[in-house]
Amino acid sequence: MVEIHAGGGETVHPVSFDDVELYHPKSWLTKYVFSQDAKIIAIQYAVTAISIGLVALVLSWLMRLQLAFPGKFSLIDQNNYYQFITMHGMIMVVYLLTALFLGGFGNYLIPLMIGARDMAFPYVNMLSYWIYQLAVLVLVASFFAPGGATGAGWTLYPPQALLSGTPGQQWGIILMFASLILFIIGFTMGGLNYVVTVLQLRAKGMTMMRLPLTVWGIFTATVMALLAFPGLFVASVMMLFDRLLGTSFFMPTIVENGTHLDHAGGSPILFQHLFWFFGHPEVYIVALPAFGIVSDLISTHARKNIFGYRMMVWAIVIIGALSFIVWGHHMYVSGMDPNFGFFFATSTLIIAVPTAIKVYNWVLTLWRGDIRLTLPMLFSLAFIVTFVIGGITGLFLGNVVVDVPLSGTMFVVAHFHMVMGVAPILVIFGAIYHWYPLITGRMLNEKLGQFHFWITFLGTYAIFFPMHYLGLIGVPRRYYALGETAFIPPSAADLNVFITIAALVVGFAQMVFLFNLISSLFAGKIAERNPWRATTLEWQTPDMPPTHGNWGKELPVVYRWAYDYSVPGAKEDYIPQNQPPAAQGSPA
Ligand code: HEM
Ligand SMILES: [Cu+2]
Repeated sequence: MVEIHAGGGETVHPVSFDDVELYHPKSWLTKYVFSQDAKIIAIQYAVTAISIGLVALVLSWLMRLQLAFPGKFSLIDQNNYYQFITMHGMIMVVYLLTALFLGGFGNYLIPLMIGARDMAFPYVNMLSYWIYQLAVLVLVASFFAPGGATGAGWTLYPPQALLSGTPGQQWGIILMFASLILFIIGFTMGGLNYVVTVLQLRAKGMTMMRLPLTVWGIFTATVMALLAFPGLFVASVMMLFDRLLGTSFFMPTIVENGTHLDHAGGSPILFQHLFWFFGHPEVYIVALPAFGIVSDLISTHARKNIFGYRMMVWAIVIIGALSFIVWGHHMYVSGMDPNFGFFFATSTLIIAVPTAIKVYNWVLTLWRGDIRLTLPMLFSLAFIVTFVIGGITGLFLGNVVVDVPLSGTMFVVAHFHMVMGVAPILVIFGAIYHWYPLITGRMLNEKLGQFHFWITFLGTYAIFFPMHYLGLIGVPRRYYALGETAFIPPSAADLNVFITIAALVVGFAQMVFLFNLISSLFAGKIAERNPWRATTLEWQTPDMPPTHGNWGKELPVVYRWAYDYSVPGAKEDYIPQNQPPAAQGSPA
C-alpha cells in the first residue's frame, strides 16, 4: 500500500483542460438558482434532501407516539399509520440518503477532489437537480391528493398496493410511482456526470489509485445506482400500467370484496424480484459513499495514512459487485425454492468478508494514530461501532431459518435502522462537521456539536436496541396497535413508551443541529484555510470557499496519494496531494 505515495513516476494521460469552456453565470438567477456550478447544485440537493428528510423525521415521531400511546391521538388512525410508514421509509431511503450522498456530497466533492473545474456536463447536471426537485414536489403532493398518500409500505408490493382497501389507492400510489420515475430520470442525469467526470476529468497525476476513498465510494455507488435503478424504473412503469391501463404485469387474478377484478395472471413475485434487485444494492448505494467518507475522516483526524488503501478500493468494488446477487434474502418468506434460498444465503454471507476487511482496516488505521476527538472523528467512531452491530444482526437474518420467523417482526426494523438508517446518517453528520468550513468559510459551533453528537449517538441506541428485543419476543412490524395478545408481555408497552421518549429527544437534538447549521453561517468562527490540515485537493483551492471554476487560472497537478500524514522526516504532519516531491516537508 505504501508504494503508491512515492513521487509521481507513473505515466498518466490526463485530459487537456485548457480548451474547456466553462459556463459563466450572467445573472443572479443563473448564478444561484439555475446554476450549472456543481457546488451550488450540491447545496441545492442537500437543502432539498434535508428538508424532505425533516418531513420523514416528523412522520417517525407520529408513528412512535401512536406506538407508545395507542389510540391517544385522534390525529393518527390506522390509515394514517400506513401512509406515514410508507412515506417515512421511502423518503429516508431514496429522497434523503441517496440524494444527499450522491447529489449533495457527490456534486460538491467529486470535481474538487479530483482537481477538475466542474462536472463534465454542467447543463445536464443542473437539469438533474430540477427533476429531483419535481420528484420531491410530486411526492409531497400525494399527501394532499384525494385519498392521501399511499399506505402500501415502502416496498409497494402488489397486489395490495393497488387494491381499494389500501390508503392512497386513488392518487397516492400513482403519484408515488410518478415521483420515483422522475427521481430516477433526474438521478441518471447526475449519475452519468459523476461517472464521466471521475473517468475523464482527473487532474494531471491523479491516477485512479490516487483517488481519495471518498471519490471511490461515491463513484462505485453511482455505477451501482445506474445499474440498479432501472429495475425500479421498469417496475414502476409496469405498476402504473396495471393501475391505469388495466394491464396485468404484476396483478394476479383476484377477487376483491366479492368482485372479480379485471386483472388476470400477473405475477406479484416478479415485482418483488425487480424491487429488490434495486432494493438491496440501494443499501450499498448509501453505504459505499459512507465507507469512503469515513475512511478519509479517520485518516485525517488520526493523522495516519489509511491502512491498506488498495485493499479498501477492492473491497468497495467487490462489495458493489456482490450486492447484485443477494437480493433474494429479502424474499425468503415468499415461498422460494430452497435451492435459491441456499444460494442467496451463501452470497449474502460472502459479502461479510470484504466488509469485515474494511472494518479491520479502519481499526488498523486508528491503531497508534494521533487521534483527535474532533466531531468528525467522534461521528466516524460511532459509525464503525453502529455498522458492526447492524452488520452482525444482518448475518443472523441472512440465514433462511433465522429470517423466516423474524422477518415480520421489529427485529428487522431494528436491524435495518442500525445498518442503513443510523450508520450512514452518523457519517453524514461527521462529513458536514468536516466540510462545513470549506463550504461556508466558517466553523460549526463545537459545544452545540458535542451536544448533538452525544444525544444522537446514545439516543439512537436507546431507540433501536430495545427494538431487537421486542422483535425477539414477537412484536410484529407495520402494526398500528398491538392490542391484547397471549404471547407479548405487558412490559412491551412500557418499552414502547421508553423508545418513543428517546425518539423525541433524538429528534430535538437534530433541531439543535439545524440551528447550529444556520446560525454558524452568520456567527460561526471564521475558519482558517484547511483547518483540519488535510491532504486532499478540495482544501488546496486558491480561494476558500472555492469559487466558480474551482482552481483560478491553473489546474492542480497531483504528485502523491491522498494519505501522506505523519510521513517520517517531513516537516509538517501532512503533505498535500499537489505538493511536488522536491519541496517535501514544507506544505503550501
Ligand atoms: C430517529 C430516527 C427514526 C425513527 C424514530 C424511526 C422510526 C420508524 C418507525 C416507528 C417505523 C415503523 C415500524 C413499524 O411499525 O414496523 C419505521 C419504519 C421504517 N424506517 Fe424509520 N425511523 C427513523 C429513521 C430512519 C432512517 C434514517 C431510515 C433510512 C434508512 C429509516 C427507514 C425506514 C424504513 C425503510 C421503514 C420501513 C417502512 C416499511 O416497512 O414500509 N428510518 N421507522
Ligand atoms: Cu438486502
